[in-house]
Amino acid sequence: MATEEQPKPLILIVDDHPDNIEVLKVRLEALGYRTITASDGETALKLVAKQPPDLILLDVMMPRMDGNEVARRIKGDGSLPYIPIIMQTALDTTQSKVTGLDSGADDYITKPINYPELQARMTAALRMKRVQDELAAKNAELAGVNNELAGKNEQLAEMAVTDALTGVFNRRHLDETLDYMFEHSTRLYEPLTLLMFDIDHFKRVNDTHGHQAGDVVLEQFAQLLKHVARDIDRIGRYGGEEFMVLLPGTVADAGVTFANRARQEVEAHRFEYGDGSLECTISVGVAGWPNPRIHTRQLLVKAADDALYVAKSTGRNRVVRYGDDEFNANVKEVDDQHASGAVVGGAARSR
Ligand code: GH3
Ligand code: MG
Ligand code: MG
Repeated sequence: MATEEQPKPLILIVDDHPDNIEVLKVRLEALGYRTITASDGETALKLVAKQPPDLILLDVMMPRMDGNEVARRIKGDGSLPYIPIIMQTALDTTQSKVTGLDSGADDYITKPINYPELQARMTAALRMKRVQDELAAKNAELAGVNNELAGKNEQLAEMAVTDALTGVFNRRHLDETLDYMFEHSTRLYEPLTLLMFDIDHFKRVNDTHGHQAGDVVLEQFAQLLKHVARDIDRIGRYGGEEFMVLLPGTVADAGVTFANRARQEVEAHRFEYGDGSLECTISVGVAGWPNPRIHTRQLLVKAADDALYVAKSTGRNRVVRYGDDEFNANVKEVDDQHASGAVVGGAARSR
């Protein structure tokens, strides 16, 4: 019921007899309701679309479009809020009530109208409307919270697989991806090539230009790799200044081509940072499956790593492929240096 604080409920009166409308209008306004009126179904639907009322008093017997049809259309319109409909009819028969309730009416009142009864039914219907509106508001709020949570979850999932500095995959996710790709390749007998990249003399970059410049190089290098890679390739930061790239469906020869393209791009790039710029080079080890000596993903990683080691020991800014002549000619020497504890090119490799 209307109170001072809440706006007075707006009631739409629909009846094809002007006299009936007039009587209801006067009565309802005296009870503190606001009213709008329509003398046919189509006008009623237009009014509802323009300004949904809080309740509709709907005459059943009207020419052209009867009350049941009006109720059906309003209740079937998903864009409308819940609007209680009280049918007013002279037909006090069970069948007409069933038809009306089927079409979506919430309640009934028979003509001639008993006003205390109408008021009681309207109060109950308006109470139901308040409950429904509150529910709708709560649902909308929950939907908003759910959306926000879904967004947060997506963000968290992304963070869990990403290296914070460079935006490429982190080591853990690289390992998982390699696990999956190696399994897939060996099962379907599809080639897979793994590249291990290491920035040359990166310690000097830090020492000469500062750690922040070093960070910039790492970020830009990751972008260069992304630029060279295809969508299905996977790039990740394996550790400090080492990056791994997985090329599914790619034989080692094509992997060497990829590595050289990346190597040339890095060589030609000026890495700009806060106060200046610098140049640097990279070394790359390439290993591909199938290969008679590689039957686990760990061996694939080790093969690329050994090839990288040869690339470092034979001068840096180079690409070396596991198992080719150059690798075989140099790997023995490298192994010997390993065994004697000698370091290659002044940089002890951490693994
Ligand atoms: P090599 O050519 O033999 O690879 O020499 P290197 O100096 O690149 O290799 P080394 O492994 O001796 O040094 C790697 C350096 O990378 C040491 C470390 O401080 C630096 N580094 C590792 N992670 C980061 C990082 O996140 N940011 C920066 N700025 N430097 C890093
Ligand atoms: Mg390095
Ligand atoms: Mg290193």
